[in-house]
Amino acid sequence: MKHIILAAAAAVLMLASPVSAADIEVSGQFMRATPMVGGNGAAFLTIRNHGGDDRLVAAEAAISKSVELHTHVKDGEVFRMRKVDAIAVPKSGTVELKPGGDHVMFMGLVEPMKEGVKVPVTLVFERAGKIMVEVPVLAAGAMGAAPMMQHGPGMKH
Ligand SMILES: [Cu+2]
Repeated sequence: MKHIILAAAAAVLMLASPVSAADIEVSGQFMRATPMVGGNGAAFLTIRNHGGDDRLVAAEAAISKSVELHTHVKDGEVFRMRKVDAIAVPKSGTVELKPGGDHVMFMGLVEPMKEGVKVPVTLVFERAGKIMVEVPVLAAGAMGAAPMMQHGPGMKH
């Protein structure tokens, strides 16, 4: 009897809150400063999945007319961006959205993205549900938010 009650309680908890969202860990998120309204912006981040297979299926933000998931594909000698329906986040895996690869694309910015601002972005996972992250806007050519990426003058790469 006790087991049944516990199971029922667990089921209610699962309905009440997106329990599986705890399996998804987002880090190193950043966006590059984009001065132009009407232009496009991109966000990069690392997703660690401590749970089962999942997929990033959408992203939402108020800063642009639409938000798409993009990847880069080689077209002859150049890499072009292409919209994708989802980005796979495999079981116990890590997925890096980085410059030159997968990214979250903000199409038609409604305000300029200024360095130092933090943008709330909601990531929508097929199984884990919605996860909100604050994405800091870095300098226009920034490659990452990690301290090791910020080389001082004279430092060797
Ligand atoms: Cu793109």
